[in-house]
Amino acid sequence: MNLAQKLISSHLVTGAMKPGEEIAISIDQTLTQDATGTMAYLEFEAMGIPKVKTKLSVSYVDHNTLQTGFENADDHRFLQTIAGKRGIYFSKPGNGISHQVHLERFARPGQTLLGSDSHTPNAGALGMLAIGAGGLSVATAMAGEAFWMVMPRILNVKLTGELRPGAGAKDVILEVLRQLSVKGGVGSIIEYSGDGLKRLTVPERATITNMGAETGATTSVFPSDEQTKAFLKAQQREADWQELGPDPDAEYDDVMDIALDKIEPLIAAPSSPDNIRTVKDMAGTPVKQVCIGSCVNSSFADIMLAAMILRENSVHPDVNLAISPGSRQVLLMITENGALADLISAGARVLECACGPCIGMGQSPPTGAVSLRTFNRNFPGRSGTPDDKVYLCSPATAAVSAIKGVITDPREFPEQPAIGLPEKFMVDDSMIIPPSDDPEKVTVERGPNIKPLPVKGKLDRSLKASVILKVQDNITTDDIMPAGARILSLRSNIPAISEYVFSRIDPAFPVRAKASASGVILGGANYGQGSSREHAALAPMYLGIRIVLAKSFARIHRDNLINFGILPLTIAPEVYDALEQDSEIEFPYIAKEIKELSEVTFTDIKTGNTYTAEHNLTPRQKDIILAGGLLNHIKRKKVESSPLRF
Ligand code: MIC
Ligand code: SF4
Repeated sequence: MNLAQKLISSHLVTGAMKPGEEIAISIDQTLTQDATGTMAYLEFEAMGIPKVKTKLSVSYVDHNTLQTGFENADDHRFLQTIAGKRGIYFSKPGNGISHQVHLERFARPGQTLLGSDSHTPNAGALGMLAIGAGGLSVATAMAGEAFWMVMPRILNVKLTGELRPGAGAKDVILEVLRQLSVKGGVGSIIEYSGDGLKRLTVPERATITNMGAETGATTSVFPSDEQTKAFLKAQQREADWQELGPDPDAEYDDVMDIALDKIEPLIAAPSSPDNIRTVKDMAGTPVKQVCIGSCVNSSFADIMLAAMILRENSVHPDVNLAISPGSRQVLLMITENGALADLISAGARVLECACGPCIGMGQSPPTGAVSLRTFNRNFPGRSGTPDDKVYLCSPATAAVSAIKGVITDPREFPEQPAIGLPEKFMVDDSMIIPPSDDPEKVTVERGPNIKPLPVKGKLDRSLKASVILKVQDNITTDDIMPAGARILSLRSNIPAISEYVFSRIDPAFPVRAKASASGVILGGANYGQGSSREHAALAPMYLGIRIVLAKSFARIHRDNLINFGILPLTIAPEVYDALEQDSEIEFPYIAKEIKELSEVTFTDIKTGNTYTAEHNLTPRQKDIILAGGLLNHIKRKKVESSPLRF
């Protein structure tokens, strides 16, 4: 077996490990972050389980730490108190980005992790099966239920040789993205192997597994080897180590070879993570902003590398440089060794240990200006500036360019600093609050921003609906449900946040959707790529969207649609072309066809043309759609004597 198969088979509850078949796996650990966590815990609460049934569950606060109004502060209180009551560890705001802190303190080789954030695969760097999912799927895992997914194909990426000076782990994953695009990993787990692994440290591996999410892959994983042991030892967690890797004769569904010594500094140009160029080609482009941080590049080594490049240099007068260390551990260590002073002297602005600019929480770039970021996503407008020009690159490229004021190849910098793993990380878990010993005494605090979860009824036998919006390929969940300071504070309030659905593409969408009794969204290929935010399904559901017709779907978003009772239907390109915004369509036998067939038929009322669309639902997903969503389905299961109290 390969490593992915070993991790799956040791957690397999239902199904056979054949690509394309539905399987269920048991979940050892869960993580949530504040922007998806409030809903996840409201959903968990609705299941009536007193205490989580996982080995470990952690609730992080990292996305919205601005507290520009009471809403955000209320969310933090809710998250801390419900964590205390339900057996969950709580990582306080300021302690760091969920993925960075989880890697440092909790991730364990051989275990499974389900997180309500699409970059959960970051922990795959430690030899664990770490998957991103919607909040409701994570809530269900906390209730002790298995996680369902389609058995992925296993893609083996063989890394050979050694990175040359100036090239880093970020350039490796940008090369993978160049080859796979933002769709190429859909339905796959990427498993890394090869002699190139020997010199790749765990934080470097995490950069690679983190941004594997941008290929659409279910997750990415590295073996647990001597590098893993060294990292865990330096984190004072050597006891968590076990050796894990593929069998010598392991087979894979697909193979890709990457020679590390051929990798040169790369950059993702606006506005997609797969729009890859060489830094050399883009060199000379004037830059107004540089941001170093986000869960993909904010480790101790990443920030140290930037500090060493900036030491005795100055940030260019035209550039604003913002640095967000990934965790308090990183911040403490660069404070102690003086690197923070180097950054400050060079002219860097030091931000909190949080997602910050990556999710549009401040630092929106000026109009028309190039912003160079070490982040993982540059979807249009995500920075908060409409028509932004965000480029994604390594910390080395970012730091050198901040000095020069133009995009600069890091190999032009005279010295190429090499930062290895420190022998010992500074460990201080005082901002991680363990669950209460006396949960009865904990009162869950709910401010006025925390509104109950909306639910919908079961699927009608037939359905008349109108196409509320027609959109292109690669629509992201940032397009559907934007983030940023104003909107993110409404993540616990579905009626209020639903007013912003598609607001960047078509601000009248919510009004039209509400006016029509049943709405359809018409999408292109890879609909719903990017984030795991279930708000991109929940808020449209609240507005009356019943169906999404698209050429194809991104995995997490499709699951979220099903979880909230919105039917994802796949259509052929000709059908996409034939339908328009405002088309009125009728599905005469929708419930029966879902139950009995793999396709549904519908008619365009104006033209009288009839079409088919594939639903490809598994038997379990059929039940969920017919029930009107996962919560209704769980409720029904309870009636049929499931142990869940709901
Ligand atoms: C993102 O990077 O897009 C986010 C914000 O972390 C999301 C989660 C969210 O929308 O809350 C993700 O990646 O899943
Ligand atoms: Fe936070 Fe950005 Fe990472 Fe998402 S991608 S978890 S917003 S740092």
